[in-house]
Amino acid sequence: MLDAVVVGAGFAGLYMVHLLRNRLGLSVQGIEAAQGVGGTWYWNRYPGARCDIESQLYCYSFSPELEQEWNWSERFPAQPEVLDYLNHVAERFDLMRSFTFDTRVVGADFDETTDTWLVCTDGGARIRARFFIAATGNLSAGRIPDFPGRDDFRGNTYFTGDWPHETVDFSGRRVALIGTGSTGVQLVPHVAQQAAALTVFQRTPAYACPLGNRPLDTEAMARIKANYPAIRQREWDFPGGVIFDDVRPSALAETPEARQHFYEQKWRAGGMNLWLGSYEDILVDERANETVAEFIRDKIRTRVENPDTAEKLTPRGYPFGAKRQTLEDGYYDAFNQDHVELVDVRTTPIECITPDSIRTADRDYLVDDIIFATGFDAFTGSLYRMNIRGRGGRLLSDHWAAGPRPYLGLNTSGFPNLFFITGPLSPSVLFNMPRAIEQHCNWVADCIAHLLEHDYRAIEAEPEAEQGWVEHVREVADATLLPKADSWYLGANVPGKPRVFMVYLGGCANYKKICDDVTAAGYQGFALTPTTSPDTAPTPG
Ligand code: NA7
Repeated sequence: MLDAVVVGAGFAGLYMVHLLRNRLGLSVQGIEAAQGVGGTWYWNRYPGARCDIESQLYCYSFSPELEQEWNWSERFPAQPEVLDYLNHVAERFDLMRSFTFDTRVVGADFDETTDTWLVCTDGGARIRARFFIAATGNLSAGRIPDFPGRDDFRGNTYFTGDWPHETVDFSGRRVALIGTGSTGVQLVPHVAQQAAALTVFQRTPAYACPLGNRPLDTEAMARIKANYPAIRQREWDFPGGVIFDDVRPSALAETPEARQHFYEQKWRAGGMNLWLGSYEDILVDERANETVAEFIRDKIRTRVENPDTAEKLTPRGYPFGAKRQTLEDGYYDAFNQDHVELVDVRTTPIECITPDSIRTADRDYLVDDIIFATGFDAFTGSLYRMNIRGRGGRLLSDHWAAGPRPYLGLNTSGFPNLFFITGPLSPSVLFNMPRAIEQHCNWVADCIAHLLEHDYRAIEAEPEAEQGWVEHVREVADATLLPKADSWYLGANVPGKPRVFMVYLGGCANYKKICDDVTAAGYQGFALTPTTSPDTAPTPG
């Protein structure tokens, strides 16, 4: 029997295996569906795929040596560079040998007689382990909507979250692209450059802001390296762990002129500056939000030459930032080219896909290729497809039928010794992911070390603590504008999914403190089962 099974070889799985095997000396088996490490960065290799958090933030902080030896080449790293980085990390910490690749977990059952997990893979392996850790990522279960006739299409189809490894050449082809979230917005200029015709099918226009990418030269990288300790400290001063200069409290407290000037400055600064680094009240006050929303709408009108297209691209009816901020580099300019067309599927919905076209309410668009940039079954999709069963054989998806409910996002009642890394109801995607991952993995490793040291065989969230956390997450979210858009944060992009805000918005430092306080109070809200008396009921932590 193993100490732990870790599923996933992205940022989370790699670091989790490193901690458990290299630091705690435990026996660990990593399982990964892809043929290599990388997680999100393995699968999302579409042209233009790029991280939109600054490279010096979007990396591990646990090893000062790693920080010093790795050089980032751009402010925002492109997918191949992030993947290289993760391969480097895997080799540097000798992690590859702990993983089985090209293998999916198809079942995980908690055995109440032994307090162990039996993990089954599509390769037929059955692995028994004390701890089962889902480092499966928040955006790894891809979702292509069930358009009628989709399978009848005779041309090529692509899903951005499972992009081919070989180069795809769109030269001379008529391409359809469905979806204008972060992915579609990144992809459009690249496909437009090659394709003979590009038709973009948009459901909700994005509030896309300039990315502001630039190369990092040797001097810039040297400055970053010299400052890493200060950068790491400062990250915790910002709710999302991303550093900004000059964040102001209220858009409404300033004159329209001062506000316009400030927005302009933030627009030019690029990245998430307008979203998370301008005025604090734009994400809690609708009137404040409208000031920045209108600023962005103006920018779109200036960038896009055709007034009809500009109007279609202009977002309305939901607050700026309530959906994940999209960052662009040439997106709006692409629509100034004659061979790029925009179809608003809210006014002319896609009715079906025929063997050679996409049919909307008013016409057929003849195409050779279709790209689906239609997003993910976020947070829970990757967990549910593992068929996790806890006490009494209860499926995780049944326990969470009304929405996910893990205590602190880390563990859920009835599923002892199962940990989620950046699971639902934790800060996850609204906290710089590598830092969110490190914080969770550190907490889980400390917890496992504590259980082993003090002879506990199981840990499990108490139902009351779980319920309290569900309510707290909801209250915090409801005090903001974020639940006011149909976003994947809420599960709104998946028909039938319960509408629950799945991200904890209390800020990363607060959240870390809550987790640390729980630990300091002897794992308050968790029940711990002593090893010595197997028949003893769990004791409150
Ligand atoms: P997103 O942000 O979920 O975007 C998916 C896009 O696909 C979005 O524009 C959707 O419109 C659109 N979509 C989804 N279903 C349909 C249907 N049925 N018809 C038309 N259009 C549809 O996923 P991304 O991959 O772009 O980004 C995911 C995250 O990766 C991103 O936020 C970053 O964190 C990195 P909708 O907005 O739902 O109306």
